[in-house]
This record gives sequence, C-alpha cells and structure tokens, in this order.
Amino acid sequence: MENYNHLPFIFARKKQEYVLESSEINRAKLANRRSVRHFSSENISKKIIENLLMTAASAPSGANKQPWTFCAISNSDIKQKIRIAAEEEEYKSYHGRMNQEWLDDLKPIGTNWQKPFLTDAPWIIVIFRKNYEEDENGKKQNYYVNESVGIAAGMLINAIHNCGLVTLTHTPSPMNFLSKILNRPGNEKPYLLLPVGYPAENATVPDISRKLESEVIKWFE
Ligand code: IYR
Repeated sequence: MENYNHLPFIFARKKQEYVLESSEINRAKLANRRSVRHFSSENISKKIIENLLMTAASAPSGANKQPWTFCAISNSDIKQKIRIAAEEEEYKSYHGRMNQEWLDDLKPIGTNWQKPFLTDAPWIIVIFRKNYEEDENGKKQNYYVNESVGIAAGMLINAIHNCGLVTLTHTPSPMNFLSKILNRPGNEKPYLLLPVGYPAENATVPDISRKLESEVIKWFE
C-alpha cells in the first residue's frame, strides 16, 4: 500500500494575455532591483519582516525538509557585535586573503572591509542552512540543502524588492562568528546575511549593467 496523501490542487487559471502582461510587469519591476549598501536607520515593523521571512520559508526544498532557520536581528548590541566580527574578517580578506584578480573585480563595485550597513540597517537577516536535523531521537538527513536554501534566499530578495525595501547579499568569510553570536546549534551553518530596510537618502549604486538576453539564454525550439 502506497503511503502518500494528495489533495486537489487549487489553481486560479489566468488567460495567456494576462500571463504575458504579468510577466512583463514582473520583468520590468525586477530589472530595477539593485544591491544597496547604504541604509537608512528608519524602523521597519516586525510584521513586515515576518511576512518577508515566511515568504522565503514557502520555498521548495529537497523532500520538503525546509532546511533553514532565519535569524532576524534588530537588537543594536547584537548588530554591533556582528559588525565588529564581520569587519575583522573582511579586513583580513581585503588585506591578503583575496587575490589581485578578485580585488580588481571588486573595484567597480567600490566595496571595502568597512560594513556600516550592519549597524545602520534596522534589521539584519542571517539565513542558516541545516545540513541535517537533530533532536533527542538523533540525526535525520536533509537533501539538496544548498539548492533549497539558495532558492529561499532568492525568494526573500524578490519579496524584499517587491514590497518596496532594499537589501544586499553579504557573505563575510569565514562567517562562523555568526553561529557563535546567534547561539545556533551545530547542525546549522551560516549561509547568507542580508541587511533589510529603506535606502539612505544619499544612497548610490555601482554603475554596472546586466548581460543581454542573447548572452544568458540559449533557445532550443
Ligand atoms: N565579502 C566581501 C567581498 C566581496 C566579494 C564579492 I564576490 C562581492 O560581490 C562583493 C564583496 C565583502 O562583502 O566586501
């Protein structure tokens, strides 16, 4: 006897004209998304962050294991601790750990070891990947953890942009200090850090462009 339970799929079918128009609106809206490094410290309500994180948590995942934990930090002392630890690692990265090609690639972006957004932004989200589950009954495996958490992160970035806020994917490296500061168990590893908020009034973004359709899509019709 197969042991699965399926339910009818609830689906509001739309006509193709509507689908086309929606896809164009979405494309144009997302084309305006930028990674922003200058944040206003204006408060953002906890409910907004909850909505954003639960959107991310609706992502598909290997065997529906949902192998993620989202830490949402507005506490200034914790943000300060994260900034100090991240800047310590970044300083080392920019002064020896990254090779010249990497440093040259970052020149147009204009980044350096200083990370003021870690204390300026009203919220910092740290996504942890759960390599396995562990409770009093022992360990259980998860599947395609990197893919699953990557998809959830992408959905979070989309949700942040769609609701009118900005973010940045920040990966201080190594980022073990986040496990310590946020007191995470051994089965969770830091995956990505995202400050969330409004941009600073004088925010700027690098003058960079995206690849053309012909460069990123190969059609097989
Ligand atoms: N993690 C560093 C360096 C950095 C690396 C890449 I690849 C970027 O696209 C941007 C920055 C930092 O956050 O500054």
